[in-house]
Amino acid sequence: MDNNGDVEVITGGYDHGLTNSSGQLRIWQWDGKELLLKANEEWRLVEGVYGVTVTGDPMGNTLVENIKVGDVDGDGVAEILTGGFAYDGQQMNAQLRIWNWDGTILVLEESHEWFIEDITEIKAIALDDVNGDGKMEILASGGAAVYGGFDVDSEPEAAFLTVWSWDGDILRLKNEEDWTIGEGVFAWNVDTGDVDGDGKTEIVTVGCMYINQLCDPDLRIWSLQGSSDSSTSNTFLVVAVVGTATAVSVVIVAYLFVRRKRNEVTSK
Ligand SMILES: [Ca+2]
Ligand SMILES: [Ca+2]
Ligand SMILES: [Ca+2]
Ligand SMILES: [Ca+2]
Repeated sequence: MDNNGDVEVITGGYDHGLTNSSGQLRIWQWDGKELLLKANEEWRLVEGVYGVTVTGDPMGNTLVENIKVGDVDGDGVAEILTGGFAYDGQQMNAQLRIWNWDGTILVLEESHEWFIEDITEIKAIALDDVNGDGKMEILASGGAAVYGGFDVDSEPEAAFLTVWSWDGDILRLKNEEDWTIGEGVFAWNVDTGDVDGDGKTEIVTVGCMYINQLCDPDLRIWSLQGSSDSSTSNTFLVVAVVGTATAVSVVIVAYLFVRRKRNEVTSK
């Protein structure tokens, strides 16, 4: 992180119990004998409250679910990206944060929260140039759900995949896709790679879809086509109100839905 020749260890998660959790980001160094804590940040949006899961159990106040490190603004210095959720007193917001570390001080460059439903959370982050413009994008996957979401006739959980750019000043939502299937779906992980060997980078999401409260895999492969046009980007200020279908040039190039042999079990 600080280009001093020693590799840092970076951890994210939460501190305190779930009814009072704070997001936590820590930077460590290992000197061969012990782990030295170099930096520690803990945060909440609102103190003294916590959000609940679809079943009403404590979910937490603020929590980091994934971390990635990369130079997302191209200035030659790596940023730390954290993704997770933060409760604002009413909704559980997805939270995406961009940090810098100069070897001494952790600096929060950007914190962006948004919600789609009562509960919106980032499960995973990936960093790559997914639109071929030579700049790295920030990808965040996760899902959204309503309180009491396991009740019959309630709105099913929906997965999301978002693609962002960061130029050091403005976080822009470049693309967003939301989907649901079965009785609900969450995108637990996202990563990138040229999986079909055509020289262009694909995005792969994988997660759970539910039928009869069982988790079946939901694997999707995405590609971005012709999205390097900056006129299609949206500033982060309008993220919460921009619909999912606008300005989205994400297409599913392959969609694989694998079902376990659950039917054989449940139909007996
Ligand atoms: Ca270092
Ligand atoms: Ca940078
Ligand atoms: Ca790019
Ligand atoms: Ca490819």
